[in-house]
Amino acid sequence: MKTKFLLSLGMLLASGLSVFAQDAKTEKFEVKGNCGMCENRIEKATKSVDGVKSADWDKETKIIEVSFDPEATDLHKIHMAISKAGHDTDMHKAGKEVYDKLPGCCKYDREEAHDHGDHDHGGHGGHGEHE
Ligand SMILES: [Cu+2]
Repeated sequence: MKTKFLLSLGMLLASGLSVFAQDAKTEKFEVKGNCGMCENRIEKATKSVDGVKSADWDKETKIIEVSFDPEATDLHKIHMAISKAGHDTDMHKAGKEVYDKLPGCCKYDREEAHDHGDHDHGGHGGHGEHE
């Protein structure tokens, strides 16, 4: 009798924990960059956002995998933080000044925005993530 009770209690706890674990959301998207320094910069900027649990950028694929608490932050904030550090994402382009300050090895190829490029809105709309 007692063991049965403990068993069901354990199962209750386990199911509660798995619901809790699903709180974190994982997203992958492209971030422009070149080298290991970029990797540090990108991951640091990403992790500086409140609610981000982990960030892993791959310099070969240029894809970052971010896991975050959707209640504490959203993808938009994460993209903003990365672009502020000087790296283009598919949602936000880095400002020219920050990009220009990057070390030479980090100057990834970007489609040069002629003067005030307002034609780079291709990144928007492709995501169904807005609520
Ligand atoms: Cu770099």
